[in-house]
Amino acid sequence: MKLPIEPSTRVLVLTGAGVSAESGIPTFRAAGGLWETHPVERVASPEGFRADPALVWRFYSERRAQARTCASNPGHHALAALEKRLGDRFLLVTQNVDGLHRRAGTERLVELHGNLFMSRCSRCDRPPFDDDTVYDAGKLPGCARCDRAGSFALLRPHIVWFGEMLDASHLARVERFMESAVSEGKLLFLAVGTSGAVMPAAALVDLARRLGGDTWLVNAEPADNASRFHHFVHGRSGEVLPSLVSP
Ligand code: BV8
Repeated sequence: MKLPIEPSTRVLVLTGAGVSAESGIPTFRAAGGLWETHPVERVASPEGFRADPALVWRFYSERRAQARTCASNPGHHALAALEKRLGDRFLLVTQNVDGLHRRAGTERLVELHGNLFMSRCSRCDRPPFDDDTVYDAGKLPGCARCDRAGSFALLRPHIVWFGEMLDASHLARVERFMESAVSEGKLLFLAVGTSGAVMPAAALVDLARRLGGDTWLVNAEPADNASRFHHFVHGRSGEVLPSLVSP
């Protein structure tokens, strides 16, 4: 089976942990997934960070150490090849924070939930910066700029935690792409490897349908929001994507 991509088709792809799972990165909600051993409210929320920043830094340092050993997989490469073929008729919005799409060569990319390999100051307005440091357990990294100004402020992972707003410019870029797609041609919305459990990413399919787009879901199991898609392709992303998106 192939996606129906015509010369006027614009493709918006939404990826979730099921794409990275093919690279060996644990998903969130599967049995034995990340949230099973690390309750989300304790390690992926501002409250959790305030209550126990050392636990949160240990959680993200563990994920940095793990993600660094993983390579992109055929699913990532298939999407990077689709971008090469479509150019500005392609946009990939990911919920994943592991940086594997970028490593696979994807450039037209929106990292909706942040990036594991970036940190920022929890207080000053220093821009987020590349940081792949795996901090020792109990180590609490401080902001160098605040330190120079004579006060200690914790660094935090550049991740969107639960209860935090997403970067409005990211959502605006995705909506602009969808709206221009329908005004200039046809929109095809493809979601891959996501349970559809997290808002506002999970609502993108509804916007795509409201705009008249054709919506596809590729997932290893029926996801929470599978019924909201016109087409459901049951399978593993690394196996399905290469043929699904091929010319
Ligand atoms: C916000 C960073 C304003 C952390 C993440 C409306 C209704 C209800 C709730 C809300 C709402 N609006 C806001 C909320 C609250 C909340 C939310 O959605 N809660 C849900 C859980 C009820 N949303 C927020 O807080 C967002 N902020 O909206 O601000 C606001 C705030 C409060 C109240 C109102 C408004 C911020 C959300 C961002 C949270 N941060 N990540 C980190 O990564 O450490 S989300 C986290 O979940 C990850 O980013 C992850 O990507 C994301 C989604 O999970 P999935 O990627 O889908 O992964 P999952 O494991 O769930 O599923 C994997 C799927 O793959 C499965 O279906 C599986 O079958 C499949 N699969 C597995 N292997 C394969 C495969 N498929 C194919 N091939 C395979 N090999």
